[in-house]
Amino acid sequence: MPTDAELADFYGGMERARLIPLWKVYKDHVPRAPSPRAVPHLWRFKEVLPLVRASGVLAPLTEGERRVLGFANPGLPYDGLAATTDTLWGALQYILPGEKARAHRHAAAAIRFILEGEGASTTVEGERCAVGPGDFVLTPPWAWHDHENTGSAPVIWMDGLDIIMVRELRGSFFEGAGEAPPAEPKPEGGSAARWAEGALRPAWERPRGKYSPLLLYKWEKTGRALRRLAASGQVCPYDDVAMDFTHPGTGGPVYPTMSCRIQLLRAGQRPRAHRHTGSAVYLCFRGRGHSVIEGRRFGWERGDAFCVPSWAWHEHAAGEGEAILFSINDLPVMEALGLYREEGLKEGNQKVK
Ligand code: GTQ
Ligand code: FE2
Repeated sequence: MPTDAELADFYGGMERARLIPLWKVYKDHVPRAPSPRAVPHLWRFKEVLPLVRASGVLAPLTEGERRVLGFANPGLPYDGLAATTDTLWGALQYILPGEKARAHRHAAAAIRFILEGEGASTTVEGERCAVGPGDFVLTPPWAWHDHENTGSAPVIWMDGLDIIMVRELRGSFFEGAGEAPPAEPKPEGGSAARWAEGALRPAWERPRGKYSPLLLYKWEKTGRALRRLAASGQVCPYDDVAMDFTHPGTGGPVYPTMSCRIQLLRAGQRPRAHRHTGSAVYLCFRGRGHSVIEGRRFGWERGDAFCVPSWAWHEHAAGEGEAILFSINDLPVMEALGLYREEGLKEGNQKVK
């Protein structure tokens, strides 16, 4: 048997030599199941909206790049490393009439889903995309983008970005206003003219790029697609009437890092619980309902946001009427890396603790 002194000497020597004994850290490095630091959490619009409005008065757009209130997960640090899940950033962005958020670009991919307000636009590499409630718009990696509100009411939209995983992977780059000229103006609606018809594509395009070439997914089409699918009775046992926004050239997710989903939860339905690797951030766009996440019930209504960490049991249901949820997730990463796993709950629904 080694003496305490021998052992102290040995472990001290290891530390000085910058060697780590795997037998002391194995469980941390190789958990038996995903161990997200993020926890399930709900941000109530009732509590968030007054702060969003206050930001319009107290945080001039000139002070920073964007007027954005990020959803800071209670399981993660509340500092420069704050995030919504272990990999994703969800936030509300607020732009007042007449304001413009200057152009910049970054390696991280972004999406916006408009909650309320008409008259806003995002210009991506010179292509202006006018957006209204329910519209979904992309600002792909390294594309110059600015935002503007030329309407008469404030605009609130949800931002979804992969900045957390991009930073963790040490892949982040950023360029701000003035570092390069923003792209030359392109025709408004150009990407939609080329790509929004889905089953047809321009003859000259090679549509296999990493990001969706379609920048703007209008609510009119999205809502219609949900209605048609609902009417056909073809639904997902876990997510009810759920559709993913696709890259029109590949049929895959809009980004290799992040996929986005719109789902209609029909009144009176009780979809089953499941869990899978990968995390998600949700925004209630219409109606009200609740989710059970890891046995905890979260009631939500329009404007509320919540997150589901990796491998957390979750199920969603509408309240009296139907409800519509928008969400972002990192499932493309899990799938591409061979890390995707999923299981359904045998009992169907969770017991609420
Ligand atoms: O609007 O360009 O929530 O660059 C985070 C980073 C929004 C944006 C965010 C961003 C933006
Ligand atoms: Fe940005």
